[in-house]
Amino acid sequence: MLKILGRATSTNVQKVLWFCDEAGVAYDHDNDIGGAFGQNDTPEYLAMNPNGKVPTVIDDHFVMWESNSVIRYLARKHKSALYPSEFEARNLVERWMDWELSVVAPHQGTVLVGLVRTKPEDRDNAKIEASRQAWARGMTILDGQLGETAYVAGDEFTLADIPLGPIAHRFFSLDIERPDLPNLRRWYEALSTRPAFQKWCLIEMA
Ligand SMILES: N[C@@H](CCC(=O)N[C@@H](CS)C(=O)NCC(=O)O)C(=O)O
Repeated sequence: MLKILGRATSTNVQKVLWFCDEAGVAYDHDNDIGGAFGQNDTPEYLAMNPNGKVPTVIDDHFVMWESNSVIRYLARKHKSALYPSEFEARNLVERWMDWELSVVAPHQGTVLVGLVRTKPEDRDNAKIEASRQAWARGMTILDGQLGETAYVAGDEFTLADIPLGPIAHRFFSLDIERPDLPNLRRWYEALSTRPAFQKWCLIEMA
């Protein structure tokens, strides 16, 4: 059976768990790896994933890391309709997944670590504020897209929504200044009706 290694408080682990539940893929989940649990710096773990990050996902003999790449693999393997095969539709899905990792994930990470995992006296407030602004600019771009389409890559829920959903949850849950983004809010509320998103992503940040 598929093995998913990594604490469920990580948005990158959440993506894999959420996708598997949406697509009906069975898995074993070892939550006690990463963050306060540690275990991701052992020689055994680093032999599987030299980054020492979560998630690591094992499909029989095949070891994977990079969460977006993992969910694309699983979607193809299980012939999920969430990953369209038509060229242009697939490009839109992949574009937003790449955009999530390259444009918004690093900034949301800086804000989360700064505000949730760092004592007030140890915070680099200028760095947190610069990332908050960059993150808000990214979410404003996404709000523009969601003013055109119901979901991120079109009018249907697809794989493109999965990496961005947990990031939107943090954006709306952290005590930060935010621009008014009604399309983003409407989409986030639509995601919040999905049981697998509720289970894995609408959780307290840690
Ligand atoms: N691009 C990687 C990023 C993985 C990553 O940075 N994971 C973080 C958690 S979100 C991590 O492992 N942090 C160290 C830890 O949890 O101990 C992916 O998408 O899988």
